[in-house]
Amino acid sequence: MSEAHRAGFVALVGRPNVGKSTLLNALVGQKVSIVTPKPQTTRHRILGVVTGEGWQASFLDTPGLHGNARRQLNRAMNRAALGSLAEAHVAVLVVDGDRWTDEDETALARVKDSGIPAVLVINKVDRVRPRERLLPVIERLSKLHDFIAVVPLSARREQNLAPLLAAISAALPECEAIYPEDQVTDRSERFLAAEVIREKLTLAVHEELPYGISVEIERWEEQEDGRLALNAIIWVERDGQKKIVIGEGGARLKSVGRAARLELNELLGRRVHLELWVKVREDWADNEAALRQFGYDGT
Ligand SMILES: Nc1nc2c(ncn2[C@@H]2O[C@H](COP(=O)(O)OP(=O)(O)OP(=O)(O)O)[C@@H](O)[C@H]2O)c(=O)[nH]1
Ligand SMILES: [Mg+2]
Repeated sequence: MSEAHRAGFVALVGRPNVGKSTLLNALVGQKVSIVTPKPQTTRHRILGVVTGEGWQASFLDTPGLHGNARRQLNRAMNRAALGSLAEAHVAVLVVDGDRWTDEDETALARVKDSGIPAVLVINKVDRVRPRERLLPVIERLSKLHDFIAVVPLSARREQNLAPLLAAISAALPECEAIYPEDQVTDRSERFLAAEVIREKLTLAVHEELPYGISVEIERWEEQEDGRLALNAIIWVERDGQKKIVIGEGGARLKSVGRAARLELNELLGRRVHLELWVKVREDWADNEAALRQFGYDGT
């Protein structure tokens, strides 16, 4: 008799910047969620489906759980993370093997509260030097909760992902596949395009601009010659930020546009013509109507 098929939802949770989105992309085998070196990159719940022999895991990437969430945007982000945990059959708590903080403590508490089986991923082990330092870390973190598995890995180098998938698939409920085998996400190409632009912009502005950027696709038009014409608005919160985004003589905006276009050509499989506009909407990250317009509804 063959074993029953298993399927369900798996929430990837943890504090900002531990590598949840990098891990999601590595597991899915393609980019579904953007990655930057800055904390609080992911702002939504993002689905990434992995289908194996006899099982299907629907991963939910989530915004990093963070304290001091005073702005409406930050509250919506934390809500999205907690909502995903409430929906999931299995939790994956992602931590950085190099650093444990109060926000890790909070994320751990939320995983415990959820009461669902949890796997601990100790990520970025490529950075733990010398290697012997890793064993005591694993030992210490393993005691924090009754985890069903503890998996040290490197999401960036795609190392040691198989034991993670084995532990998760065994913990999923007996269920038929939820998504067709060829579906990897539930987010639209339009959403992905906006996210890729936000990623390139975040990479380009470094520390100069805090988190107040949002990208909205205003025009999406398939051209007769097979090209895709996109207009995107980059929303910032102040006039001064507009100058930073545009850069000297428009140089920064131009290079962001170029980087985004090259990646979108690949991801969308057609040639993209991209126009970027920068507009100010004062304090949009505290404005309920703007948050709704930009799609930050806590999911
Ligand atoms: N050295 C190393 N860096 C990693 C690894 N995984 C992720 N990173 C880096 O860590 C940074 C944050 O990665 P993300 O995947 O955006 O982290 P996240 O947890 O999704 O962050 P938020 O969306 O802000 O919550 C990026 O610079 C990644 O390249 C890893 O295995 N090793
Ligand atoms: Mg992320």
